[in-house]
Amino acid sequence: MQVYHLENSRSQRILWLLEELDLNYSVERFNRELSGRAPPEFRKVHARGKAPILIDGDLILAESGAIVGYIIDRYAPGRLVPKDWKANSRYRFWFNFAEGSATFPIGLLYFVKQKSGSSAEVVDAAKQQVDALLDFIEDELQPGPWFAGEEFSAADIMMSYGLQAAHTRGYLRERHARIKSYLERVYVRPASCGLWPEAGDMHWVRSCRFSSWRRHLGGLSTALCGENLK
Ligand SMILES: N[C@@H](CCC(=O)N[C@@H](CS)C(=O)NCC(=O)O)C(=O)O
Repeated sequence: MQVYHLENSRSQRILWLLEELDLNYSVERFNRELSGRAPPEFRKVHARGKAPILIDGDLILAESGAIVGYIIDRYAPGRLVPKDWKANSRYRFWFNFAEGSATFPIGLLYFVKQKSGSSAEVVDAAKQQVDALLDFIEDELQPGPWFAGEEFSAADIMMSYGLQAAHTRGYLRERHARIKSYLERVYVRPASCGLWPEAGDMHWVRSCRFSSWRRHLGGLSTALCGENLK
C-alpha cells in the first residue's frame, strides 16, 4: 500500500492506522503549496486532488473514512472495531461524526480567521459553532477513556485529527478538560507518535524509521517515542 501524505493533514489518520495495525506501506510525502492547497501530484492520481489518497495495487481510493474502512476490512478484519453492539453504535456515531460534523466547523474557523476580509461578526459566528461543538464532545466523552468506550478504536483515529487541530489552534477552553486529557492519551500512543504538528511534521520521517526498527526489534517504548517528540 502506498499513502499519498500531505503535511499536517487528514492523511495522518491513515499513517496512524497503518502503524496501529503494524501493516507494511510506503509514503509519498508532499508539502502544501503556499496557498495551503495540495500540489498537482494529488490531482494526477485522483480527480478530487485532496489528501489522503491510498494506492493498493490497481485500487486508488480517496476520503479518509473510506480508506480507514477499506484497510480494516481487507487487512485487519475485526481490529479496532468494537464487537459489543452498544460500543459498536458509539463507534459508528463518532466515526461518522468526525468528517460529517466535527472537522468542518474547526476548519472553517481557521479559514475565516486567516481571511483578512472576514468581518468580526462572521468570525464570531464561526467561533460559536466551534464552542458548541467542543462543548458537545466534552459532555459526551465520558466515561471514556476512548470515544467508543473502553476500547481504543478507529473512531479515535477519525476524531483526533479535528481535536488536535482545535488544540494547536487554541480553540480548547479551560472547561474542555476531558478533551485535553483524551489528547494526552492519544499523543503517547506509540503508533501515533511523531504525527502531531507540535513535533514538526518532519519528525514523521524519523518516526517511520523508528517504526521499521520496531518491526525488527519487536517493540518501541513510549519513552523512546517521547524522546522522538523532543
Ligand atoms: N473529507 C475528505 C477531506 C479531504 C481534504 O479536504 N483534505 C485536505 C487535507 S486535510 C486537503 O487535501 N487540502 C488541500 C487542498 O484542498 O488542496 C477526507 O476525509 O479525506
